[in-house]
Amino acid sequence: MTATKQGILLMDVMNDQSADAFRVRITKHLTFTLGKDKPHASLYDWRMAVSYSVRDLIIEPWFAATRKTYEAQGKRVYYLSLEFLIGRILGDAMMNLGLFDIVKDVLDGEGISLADVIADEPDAALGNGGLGRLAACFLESMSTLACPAVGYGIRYEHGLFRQRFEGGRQVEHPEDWLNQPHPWEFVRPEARYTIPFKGHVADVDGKLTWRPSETVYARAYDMPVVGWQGKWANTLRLWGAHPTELFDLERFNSGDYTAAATPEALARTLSRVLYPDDTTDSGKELRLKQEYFLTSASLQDILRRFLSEYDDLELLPAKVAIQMNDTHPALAGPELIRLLMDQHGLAWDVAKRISVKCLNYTNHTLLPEALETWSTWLLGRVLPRHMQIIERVDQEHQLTTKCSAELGIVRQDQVHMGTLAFVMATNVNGVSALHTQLMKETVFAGLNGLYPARILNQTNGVTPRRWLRLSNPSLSSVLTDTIGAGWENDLDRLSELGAHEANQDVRDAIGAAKRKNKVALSNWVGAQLGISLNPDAMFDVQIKRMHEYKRQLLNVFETIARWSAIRANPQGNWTPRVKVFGGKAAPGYFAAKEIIHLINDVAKTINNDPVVGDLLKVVYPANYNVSMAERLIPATDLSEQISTAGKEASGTGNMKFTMNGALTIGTLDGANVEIREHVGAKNFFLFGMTASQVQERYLVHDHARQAISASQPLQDILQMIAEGRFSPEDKGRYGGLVDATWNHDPFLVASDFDSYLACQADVDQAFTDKDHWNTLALRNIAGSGFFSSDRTIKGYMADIWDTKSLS
Ligand code: NBG
Repeated sequence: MTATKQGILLMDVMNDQSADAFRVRITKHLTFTLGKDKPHASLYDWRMAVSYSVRDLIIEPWFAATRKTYEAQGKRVYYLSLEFLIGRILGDAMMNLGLFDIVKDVLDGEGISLADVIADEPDAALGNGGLGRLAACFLESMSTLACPAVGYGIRYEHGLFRQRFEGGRQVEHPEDWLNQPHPWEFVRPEARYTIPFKGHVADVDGKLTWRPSETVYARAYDMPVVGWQGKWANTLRLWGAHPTELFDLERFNSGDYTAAATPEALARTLSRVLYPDDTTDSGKELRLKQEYFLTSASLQDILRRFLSEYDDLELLPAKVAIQMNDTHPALAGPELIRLLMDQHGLAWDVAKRISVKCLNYTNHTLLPEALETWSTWLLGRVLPRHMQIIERVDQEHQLTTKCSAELGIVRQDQVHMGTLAFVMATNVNGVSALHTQLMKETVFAGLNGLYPARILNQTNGVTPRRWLRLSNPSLSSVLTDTIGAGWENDLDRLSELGAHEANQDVRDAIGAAKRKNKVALSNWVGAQLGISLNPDAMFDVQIKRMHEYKRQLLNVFETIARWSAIRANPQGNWTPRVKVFGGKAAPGYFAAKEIIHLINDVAKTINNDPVVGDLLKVVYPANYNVSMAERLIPATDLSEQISTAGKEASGTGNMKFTMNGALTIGTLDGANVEIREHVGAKNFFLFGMTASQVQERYLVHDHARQAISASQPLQDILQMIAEGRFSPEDKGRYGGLVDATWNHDPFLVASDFDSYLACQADVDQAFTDKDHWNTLALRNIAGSGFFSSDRTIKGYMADIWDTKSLS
């Protein structure tokens, strides 16, 4: 039998998607893969058996996609990202393959709960926030759209830390998602590359040759990422670091076990954690090495794949589109030049021209402190050959554009990675209309002048499969009942909901779906935190990374104002609210950690105050992650998107909430602007200064003091915090925070406070009429179709990558 015949036969067996076939498959995996019989199988065993069984059904589309890709000889997309916040996989894969009901039936028959099986999966926290989640949504959309692509990232053993609260403070613990075997990955020992570091560059017969003094191996671990209805699967290839030298047997035999294990431990450090604390020099070096590790391994792999099909490197840009997700993989420019010159013998000009044609860069932030720089000292020491290449790229950039030194890549002994990425890319994109405009006007104004038309916009999106269909089955049924099936991969169809606005049954059904989700969330909060919630209260949610510019502080201040107003008039006509917070602060970010502490202190005070009772509760579950977002978003009435205008590049949580029928209270920032346009200004609670008003406000040197002096509620709040009302055991705890608000307030919390307070009163008012609220929710859902990541990916394919769908 030929290999192909054998494959086809095998696939026929594997493709049987009946319940019976699935029962057999699960039993087989339980028995032969896990070595357990049913009476002794634990929840873990069941989860693994179910995962392997579902995974089996992805293999065929995965192989088929690879086959079609090779046959089509088209262009492939390579998405390089230091973060992929993929979350749990099993439920998502079952949903995309249409297997939910079958698996549930099979497990019911065995007395096993599918929900428990799904919840047993660790949440792969290989990312920090929106940037990493965007990469995960993009992979899923690329598979849904049959766009041939590979995502490249790092297989962090521990990912982002696990957050716990101790006495209200954030404490970081290591995440151990890989403690158990990971059923979705395939180890590829044969796909292994050597990654060099340090050493020096020698001139060998006129040819510059890097003689590295350290090396590690990058080993590939592949995960299939299946798209809607299982028609296509792309690969997420994560690199794990392994030592090039095994452990030192001589030292081991002489009894020095620690020294013997050192090379292995050092190598593995590279793929141990996301965001090593880089306040120390060794932390910085580790982070730089991680960035190079990802970039070099991926580019070596891309070239190997290309050369297995073609032999003319001039063809590379026609076959390869590389996306640099932020500046983290910006070494791709110099690395591709290096590989093409030093390993494949191309001349400088050719190597550089080809590299630029293959590369594109997405910028995700305008905050100056978030734009990466490396000292020439560190970069030159870790990557001496790249330092030379960067200097030459810089020279040519400055010479050909005749720009001033301020627009150079290397300035004041720092390598500016944003500038490097910009200069080495064909397209540079922002992630919302406002952000792209501000890129052109501010941070990249100079470069935009030198390279006009290089900057373009691709407003972010999110996958409706995970963020609506999977996480909100109640609303999904209402949608299918109302507008018919098929909206999941054609989200613009949600606009058809608009025609049903006058239908009381539809409005009621939307309200009922929301209430069901709120009841479920209340039960979870009760069980997890021992706080009892009233599901008829307004659920007001702010979940995102903890950062001053996102202004969780503004929200806490409003919470305190509300509490104090209720106390002053407990019989008043209050709209009951539950304030939910979620998010982690970077371990070294003191100000953000203080805000976490304050939220927890305020929560403790309010939740234990018998005077307010059900009128106000504050909930802050620890360790916010993708799974928690899936639980919270469908149960949200009000979405808080309250960043200082001009600071949030896009936001993607804002889109998920809108799709799930939450209303937004927000500033004109990031994608909020476009959300408001799509859902209609009347259906959006707008407050605060615009980006240009913010710029003007910064010119007022005592803006905070002026704003506070003009606002009695704000003065009262600051007074209460300063007096230790929320920290009676340590009255001075927030002295610094209050002082900073009066005197610095870098994100204009004080200047926007009154406007926010007034807007929140409008929100209260709107919520008192449930039917009206449901109408607003309906309009938000109907207007959210634009925010599918399918639309975003189509934009990248057309404007940036020039690739075609192979469906
Ligand atoms: C984040 C922005 C968000 C944006 C995501 C995805 C970084 C550096 N940037 O506003 O803060 O939605 O990227 O584009 O994490």
